[in-house]
Amino acid sequence: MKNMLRALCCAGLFAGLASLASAANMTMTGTISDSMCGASHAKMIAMHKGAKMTDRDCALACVKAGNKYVFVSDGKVYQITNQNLADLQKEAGESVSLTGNVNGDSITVSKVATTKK
Ligand SMILES: [Cu+2]
Repeated sequence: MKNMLRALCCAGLFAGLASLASAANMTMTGTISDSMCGASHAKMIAMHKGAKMTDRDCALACVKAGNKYVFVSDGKVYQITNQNLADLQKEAGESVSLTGNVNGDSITVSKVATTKK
C-alpha cells in the first residue's frame, strides 16, 4: 500500500514537471497577423482588390472588426494571450522577432522587435 502511494506521488510529480517543460520562453521570427486571416491575408486582400490593402492594413482591419492578433511562424499560427500589448498594433502585418512564453498553441508575448533593416 505504501509503495502504491509512493508511485502515485511520483506520477504526479512527473506530470507537474512535464507541464513546466512545455511552457518555454522562446524567441521566434515570423509575422503578426490576425485570427481571421492566420497565415495569409491573400484571400481577404483579393476580396478587397482595388483598395490596395497591405498585410498590415488587413491585419489592422481584421482586428478592428473583432478578431485577435496572432503570431505566425513557419506556417504555424500561435494565439496571443496578451492582446493589449501596444507593440502588436505597432507591428501588425510586419516581420518581427518575437519573444514570449510558448505554451502549446498560445504565446504570452514579452517582447516584439522588428526585423526590418
Ligand atoms: Cu486580415
